[in-house]
Amino acid sequence: MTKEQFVLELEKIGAIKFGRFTLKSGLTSPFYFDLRDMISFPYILEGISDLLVERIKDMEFDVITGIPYTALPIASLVASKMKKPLVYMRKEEKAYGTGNNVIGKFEKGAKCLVIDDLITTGASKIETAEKYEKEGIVIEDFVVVIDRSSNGTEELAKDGYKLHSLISLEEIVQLLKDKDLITAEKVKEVEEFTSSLTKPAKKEKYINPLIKKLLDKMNEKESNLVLSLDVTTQNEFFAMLDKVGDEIVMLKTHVDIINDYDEKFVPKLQEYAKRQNFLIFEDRKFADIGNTVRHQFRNGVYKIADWAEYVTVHMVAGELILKGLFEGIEGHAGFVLARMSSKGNLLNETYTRKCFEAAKNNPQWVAGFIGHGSSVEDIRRFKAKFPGSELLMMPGVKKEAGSDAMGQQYLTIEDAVGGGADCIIVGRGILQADDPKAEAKLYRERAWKAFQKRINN
Ligand code: S5P
Repeated sequence: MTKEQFVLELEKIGAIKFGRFTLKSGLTSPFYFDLRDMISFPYILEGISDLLVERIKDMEFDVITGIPYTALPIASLVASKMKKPLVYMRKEEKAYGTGNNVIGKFEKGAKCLVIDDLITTGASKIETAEKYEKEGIVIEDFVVVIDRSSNGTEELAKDGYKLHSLISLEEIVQLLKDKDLITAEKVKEVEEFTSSLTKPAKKEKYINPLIKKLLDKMNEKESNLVLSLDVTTQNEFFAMLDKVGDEIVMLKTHVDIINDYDEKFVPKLQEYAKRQNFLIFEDRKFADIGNTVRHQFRNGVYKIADWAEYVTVHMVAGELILKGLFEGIEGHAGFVLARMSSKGNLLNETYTRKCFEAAKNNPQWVAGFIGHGSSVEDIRRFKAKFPGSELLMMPGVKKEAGSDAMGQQYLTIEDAVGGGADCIIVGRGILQADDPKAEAKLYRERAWKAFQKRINN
């Protein structure tokens, strides 16, 4: 089968569609390729695998993979024809950091060729490569059947990957035009759409005022230290603040663990915040439906919205939780828990990505993400996927890496900040020190130095 025959067969089975389609990126495209059904047409599958074999026969690699679902059956046929081993990644990946996500046999360091049906922006290819790299597989080359991107080659090259494609969008349009299978009007629409992709409109980057407020306070106080004041009496609480309040940019509370909470607590806290110049963040970890969290935030004993500008939010109930919390009240924003520091937590990469999407859709209500990571590199990659200018707030930080008996895992100050944490959240590292005041100063200085080093690099 020639490339031209392949395209005409795709057209016949309805895999090439013209109309109005909303892409993953939110853009409306005048065309759409859906190659999923191809597997039910043996002659097409056979044809495309032969074309792919021809394209890659001189390339060097140890194993082959295809990105599920569409490309996996194609890749298995190609692997079989080339007598190369096939591996593939679970689509429903296990929780973050548990490993063993690749099915099939391979040696650590094996070079893997990745086959996919399409490339649109390249973002998902880079994500795939990172997942394989975490499992000890080296990725350098991607082969796609159809390149419908405007700058996929350049995008992949930025991260050091090479793109090889069989057929370009232009070739398809030209062929369909030659065969009178597409109107001149459609051709024009496709051309307009692709050229609009190459020149993305420059948009002013939106920065949530609560992000700006925290950044300004950090610069003013030369501190990116958030104290997690997890004590259970007001005496301990304010005695600790007397010692360390001047060192911190923000105070994180768990107001519901204070045994003798009364109506004097909040005014006193506000007076400290003003005098010692820190912001207030209640780590309430809201997780319920919108209507319930609205009450939990604004009513009840603690009336959190009256005194905490920042709160933590789980995305497990869906992004409308943000509306429930913040709609109609000014001056508040959430830190979305995109990853947790505790061992065995159930937040996986798919969940994390959903958190990013939620933030992207609601930038007016999100100041940042709570996150953690297994290494500096891992944190860097995690942060690179933030959709906007959200801050990375990182708990599970101590002078030395380690863990506690109840699942908490600690990174060092330098690894946390070096990888991308904008603020470190420290509890017991300071609270349990012999001299909390001196310790808070030390944490502040080290974290601030690491922060300056990172942003000036
Ligand atoms: O993933 C998380 C998210 C949070 S907000 N892991 C965490 O440890 N936290 C909070 O950070 C936790 O509730 C606690 O208040 C603080 C860490 O305290 P430390 O004593 O372990 O430093």
